[in-house]
Order: sequence, then structure tokens, then C-alpha cells
Amino acid sequence: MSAAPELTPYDPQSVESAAQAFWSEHRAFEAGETSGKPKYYCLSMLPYPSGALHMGHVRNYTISDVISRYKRMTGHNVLQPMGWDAFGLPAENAAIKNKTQPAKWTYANIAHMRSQLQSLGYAIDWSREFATCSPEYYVHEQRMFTRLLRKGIAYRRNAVVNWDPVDQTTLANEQVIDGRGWRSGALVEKREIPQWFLRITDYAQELLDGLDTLEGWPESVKTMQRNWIGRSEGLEIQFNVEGGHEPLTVFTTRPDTLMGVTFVSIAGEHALALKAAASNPELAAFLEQLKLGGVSEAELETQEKRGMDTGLKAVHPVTGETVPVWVANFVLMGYGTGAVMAVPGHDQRDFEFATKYQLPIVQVVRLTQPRNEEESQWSASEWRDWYSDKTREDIELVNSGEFDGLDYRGAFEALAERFERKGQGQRRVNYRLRDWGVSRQRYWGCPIPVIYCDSCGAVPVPDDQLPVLLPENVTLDGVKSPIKADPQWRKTTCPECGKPAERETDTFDTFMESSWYVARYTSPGAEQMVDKRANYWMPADMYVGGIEHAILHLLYFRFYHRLMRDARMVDSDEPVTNLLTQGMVIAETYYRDNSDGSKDWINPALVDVQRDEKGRVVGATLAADGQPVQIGSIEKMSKSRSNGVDPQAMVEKFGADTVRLFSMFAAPPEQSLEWNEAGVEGMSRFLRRLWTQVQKQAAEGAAPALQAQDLNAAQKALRCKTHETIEKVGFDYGKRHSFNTAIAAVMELSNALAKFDDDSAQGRAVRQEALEAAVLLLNPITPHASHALWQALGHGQTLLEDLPFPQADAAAMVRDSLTLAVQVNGKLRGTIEVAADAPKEQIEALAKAEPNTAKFLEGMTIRKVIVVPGKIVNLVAA
Ligand code: ANZ
Ligand code: ZN
Repeated sequence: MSAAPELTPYDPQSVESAAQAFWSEHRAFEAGETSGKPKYYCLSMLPYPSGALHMGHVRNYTISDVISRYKRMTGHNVLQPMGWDAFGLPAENAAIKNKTQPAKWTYANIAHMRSQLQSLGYAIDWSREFATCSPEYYVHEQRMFTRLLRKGIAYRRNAVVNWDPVDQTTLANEQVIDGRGWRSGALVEKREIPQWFLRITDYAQELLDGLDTLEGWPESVKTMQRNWIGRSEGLEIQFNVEGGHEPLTVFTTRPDTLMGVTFVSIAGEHALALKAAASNPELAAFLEQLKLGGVSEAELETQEKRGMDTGLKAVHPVTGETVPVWVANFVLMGYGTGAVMAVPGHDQRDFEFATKYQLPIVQVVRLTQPRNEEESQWSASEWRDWYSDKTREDIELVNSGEFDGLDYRGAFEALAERFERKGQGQRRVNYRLRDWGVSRQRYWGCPIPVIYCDSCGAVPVPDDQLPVLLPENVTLDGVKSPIKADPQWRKTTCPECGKPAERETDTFDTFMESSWYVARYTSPGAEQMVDKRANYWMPADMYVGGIEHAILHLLYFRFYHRLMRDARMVDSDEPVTNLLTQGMVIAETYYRDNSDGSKDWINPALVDVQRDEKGRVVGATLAADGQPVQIGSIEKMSKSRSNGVDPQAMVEKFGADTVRLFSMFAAPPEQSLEWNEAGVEGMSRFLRRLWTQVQKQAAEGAAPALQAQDLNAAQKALRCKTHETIEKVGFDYGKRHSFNTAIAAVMELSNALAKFDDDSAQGRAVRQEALEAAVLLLNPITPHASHALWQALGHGQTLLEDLPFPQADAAAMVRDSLTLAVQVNGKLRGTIEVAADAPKEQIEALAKAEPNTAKFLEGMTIRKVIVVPGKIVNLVAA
């Protein structure tokens, strides 16, 4: 060979900008609806424009991008869109802090983050991009809402909010810190104000049943949704109340425990409680107290049990005896009937309550098959878990008169029939799911399109007056929403009678915008919410995003899709068929202790780390002063721990392909991914090696055509490896979403190439095939490098996504020789190469002759030879 040829070094920056320029010049990823190929719609959860991309975004969008590019290479018409979930509270806070406007701040962030996304080279159809805060987007949401209002699916009622009495404003749950307003520090109160709701409860059963059809969703997510919807079957039972009051209706899932009722508990907001309080100042004061405190579910669950006797007496519907009626803080007005038959012998909350207020506790069920002595004991002074709701399947009734001996089902049926016959109760299915409260008293959101008229009431804004625009040029004082503070904005005329009227000043929950964006991407520019293109693309084939959205977002998303279906906008029931929830991105934390016991968290980028030979961190110093810092645990990247790694810095240092490669290599998509720069460097070395292998091959000129019949053993072996890799990678991408193992397989192929030094014509042909396969197999993950390497391998500038994904050739994978491990008494001593069809005697002979094995066999007699075909020869010797 002549003098060493000049190789082009790998320069990610120029490689990446060249590939990106080529894609945008060819509008390579703009999707259309006229292709004859099967469609594939790959959706990612849209980012909130907080200011800069974080590694969680990079991971999320890289997974989607790999799937999208792979699908395109396997013959699909792919849509991968992107947009911005642009309304929300952080913009208001940032605007106050930076003395700017939420709109300005948001649009600037979007511009910056868009360029960051583009630098990562995602195959996104940018022509479909939108921000949910733009009127062209939210006008459709407003129009849909007015329809829902006319249909009765949207309605208005009073509901409780967190009220800050100093700032005179409502607070979001996350603005209530330890029961106080985040800004004023005032004790937060509960207050009832009129709010808008969507009747998601009408769809509870359908949303539950639909889960059974979602085979491509993780079981864990479906379970969380089922629990959230919380279907329970029970009875409503009437208790008469002495003194001429209306009867009380309770909802119970345990009518079998009816004979154990020793009191009845009602919510503080229950009509009967209010009635009793009218003549009982002490009770009235107690009800006032109950209004203090936050409204979040977590708070209600954990608070101490408190109550007060109303003085009223309820009549037990079977025995006719009277029991007291108590107000209890754990009874929710919004669930069931707001009244509970208390069974302290078998319900833990009732037990705690009865113990505290010295109410009677009696046993009425027992386990039929206690697993031990303990489980056959019931106690009125100590709570026993095995008498709770968990064990309802294997119990029988005791101390229950005529019902003694019945099991749960038997008692349920007997009582249901009895009460239904007497008109004293009925079977009833309840859902834990509540209607979706969509009103927010915040400024930076979509205005709710309603006008209030003294004569006509709440009137939907007519279509020709939509959108109701949110003014963007505003000043925020941090307390009141600018549209609430501005009487001019509110003023309007009633669309029905023309009299002066006022606009609604609340805005929508931002979950509204993220409930239908999946559909809007399909129909850019459509005059209505969507057009017929929606049915071409929907349901989306893949949805990738964070597990933190497993419940609320995904439930609203499935609900809203059904609203659109019922409005004949789409004809599917579910919005997405497959869901992939990616794990967190985690990283090491570093800190220094302050003298007051608090910690100063230090970003890993500012720390020099010493590692042992296994890569474990053994010491760390602050680069700026060379002094040691403390090493904390490995945690989710976050501002509070200052352990975020900036994607942009990583892209600048290593190139987008290396960042993409590492995010896919370091962990399977569902698991946590620990960011560590040593790992990133490893990926960078691998890419560089592949780059050099291609460059060397290219420098030798065009490779001759491959003659499969003329290959020698080594050439056949490399070719076999190439096709095995193709087969594995295709399977890992397509069937398992196991990207890390796919990358590992290509790395192995590159290792095999490094060992293959054969400059013969067929040697180069086989190497060319291997390199082309490696470049195409990696293309979904490292599309820029693949774009450049494909050209280096002698092809014109091509859109690789339009090439078919490599197909394994079965004939190439027929091995004619095999490597077997040779063991002596179960210990590995060497390996041998044998023909695939070698007879057992020949294998035995080769094994005994293997030099290292022969050494171990010296002076021993072989007693037995065990051959595991294709794998092992074990020589049993003594
Ligand atoms: C008697 C009883 C005995 C109950 C027992 C439970 C165990 P799920 O499964 O969530 O539907 N309940 C009913 N309405 C309530 C409300 N508004 N606020 C708080 N608790 C309420 O739970 C239904 C059970 O929760 C009902 O069955 C009722 O207590 C309580 F050993 O009735 B049960
Ligand atoms: Zn009117």
C-alpha cells in the first residue's frame, strides 16, 4: 500500500450543521397525508417553555426521534410534531421577578428552546409547530367550550378554593406552603366561589373500560388510572332523623357491617350540619374552623381526625335504635352523599374517631379462616388491620341477628333487596373521579369565553366574537390578575339582549391545552379545531413522556378525545395506542455545609472528581478553589440540588450525536438514567473509532462487489456478524424499544471490524457491507454522523430515512464453523473452532488436543465427555 492517506477527522460541529442544512433544505421531515405507506404518528409530550432544555427533554425527544426515524426507514409515513405548552403560572412569577410580561418571557423562551431542539437534530415537522398561548390555537378551545356549555357538559357551580385573605386572591395548591400563602405568609382559608367544570364523570365508566383496549400502555399506568377513577359498588341507605328532619342517606361499600353502626358522620358542608349549627353556636364555630386549611387531597388524608356531635339522632334502619350524628372532618362533601354510616369496629378512620371521642365500638364480622391465633382476635381497644376492608372476601357476620353467618356478598344482596323493597335504599355505583374543575383565577391562561348578563345569566360568547383575546401588554403586580384588575377589559355587551354585561375573568386550567394538541398537529391551518386529516393520523401510534403525567394529563387527554369524537371531529375512541413512559435523568450531587446546618449545592460542572479504577467517585474538589466538597447521593436532576447538566454545554463539547448516543445507551428507556461524563466520553470514543474505520475504508477507494460464494472462513465470519447485528438491532428497535442493547450490538460489530485486517478485494467488500450496515443501523440515533459517513462510503448526499432499514440475510447467518468452550471438570480451559456439522468424536479429539486443555489433562484419565451442541465440551477427568 502507498503512503498513509489523509483522513478527515471527526468534527461534530461541521458534520451536524451540514446534515441539518441538508434536511431543512429538503424539508425532509414535513409530513403529508397522500403517501401510500402506512402512517406512523409519533408524539412527544410537549415541553413547557421554562427557558432552557433540560436533560429530561433531551431524553424524551431522543427516544421519540429514534422511533420516528426507525419507523420511516421501515416504510412508514411518519409524523413527528412539536409545540409549546405555553400558558401557566411560572411565566407570571418570572414576569414579576424580571419586570417583564408573561407573553414576552414565554415567546423569548420558545425561540431559544426551539434553536436548542434544532441543534439536537430531531426529525420534527416544524411546519406544524404552535404555542398553546397563541390565539390561533386557543380560539378552538374556546369554541369547543361554548359547545360543551350548550350541551350541558360544561357547567358552573360553587367549589372550594384556597383563599389568601391578605392578598385577596386564590392560590394554586402549590402556592400553599404549610397552610400559608407563598407570598403573604397568611393562613390560607377555604372559600367557595363559582367555577366551571367539565362533566368527566359522565365518561367514568367509558374511561375505565377503554383501559382494557390499550394493550400498548404500561400496566402500571393503567392501574393508576383505574385507581384514580375508583369505581366502587355499594348501597345508599336511608337513616331517618328524629325531630322531623329530612332522612339522611349514606353511601357504603360495606352494607354487611350495618349492624356495627354506632354513629353517623357527616361532612361540615352537609345540609343537616348547617341546619343544626343554626341553633348551636359552638357547632357553628366548629364548622368555621373546618374551613381553614388547604384543599389538597394529601392534606385531607393526613390531617388529624376532628369532629363534633350535632345533637341529632339518626334511627338505625334495621334495629330502630338511635345513634348520634357527628360532623367529622374526614367526610368529604363531594363524594357519595357526604354522609357515612360509621362502623368503628371495622373501619380504621371510624375507629380512630370513636376512640378519640369515646363512641362505642363493636364487632360484627369475623375472618372465616384466620391464618393464626392473632387473626382470630378482635379488639375494641386496638386497631387490627385484618378486620378492615381488605378482607371482605373471607368473612362471616356475627352479632348481627338475622344476618349472622352470611358472607359479604350474601349480606350485601340480602340488605340491598330489603331496602329496595321498602324504598329505604338502593344499589349504587360511585366513582372517586370528580368532575374536572377548569377555572383558574390566574392571568396567563386561555380566557373562559363566557359573558355574564344580569338578565340572561352566563351566556357563551358567540362564534363570531371568538377568540376572546388575552391582552399580552400588561403589568403584573404579583397579586391580582391584570384582566381582573382592568374594568375596561371586563366590560362588554350581552350577546343575547344587548345590555351592558361583564366578561368572565377566570382562565382555563392549562391541562385544557394539552388535552387536544395531539389532534391539532394533524390539521395545521384548519379553520375548525381539526379537519379530516385528523382521521388519517389519529389515533397517534406512540406517545413518549414522563410518568408524572400517568394520571391527570393522560386522563384528561383520553376524555377530551372522546368529547371530540362525540362532536364528530375524530372517529377513534382513544387518542394514542402505545405509551412509553421514560425514566428520570439522575446525577451525582455535591455540596458544602453552611454553619447554620443548611447546604450549598454545587453544580457537578464546577467540581473536579477523583474516581477509582471502577469509575466510582472517591473524592471531589471545587475547581475554583481546589478545596474538597461533600459528595451527596445520586438524585433526579433538579434546581434544588443544583445537579442539572446543561444539554447545550454537552452538545457544544461532544456534539449532538454523542449526547443522543449516551442518552440511549446509558439505560433502557423506562429506567432511570444516570448522567456521567465518563460515559459520554466513552460514547464519543466509539463514534470516533467508527468514523476512522469508515475513513480508512474510503481512502482505499471503492470496494469491489461482494461475491458471497467466494469468501474464506474469516470473511464469512465477519459477514455473519454483520447480519446477526442487523437482525438484533432491528428486533431491539422495533419490537423491544431496547436501544441500549442495539447500540451494544453495533459496538460489537465495530470491534469485529477492528480485528479484521484483510485487504484483499473480498475482504474490502465484506468490510464495506459491515460499515454500511453499522452506519444505517445507527442512523436513528446518530443521524448526523451517519449522514456524513454514508457519503464517505461512496454514496451521494442522501436522506437516509428514505433508505430501507437493513435486512438480515438468512443465508449469511448460516455458520459453517462454531466456537466451543472447552471445560475440564466444569472449569473453562480453552476454546476450539469446529465445523458446524463435525461429528462428536472429532469434537472430542480437538478438545483434548487444545494446548491449554491438554496441559490440565496431564496425568489424568478422562472418565466422560459431555457435549452441549454449539456451546460447550466438558471433559470429566480424574
Ligand atoms: C361503612 C363502612 C364499613 C365503610 C367499613 C368502609 C369500611 P370507597 O371504596 O372509596 O368508595 N365513605 C362514603 N362516603 C364518604 C365520604 N363522603 N367521605 C369519606 N368517606 C366516605 O369507600 C366507600 C366507603 O368510604 C364507604 O363505606 C364509607 O364507609 C366511606 F368497615 O361505610 B363505608
Ligand atoms: Zn342579556
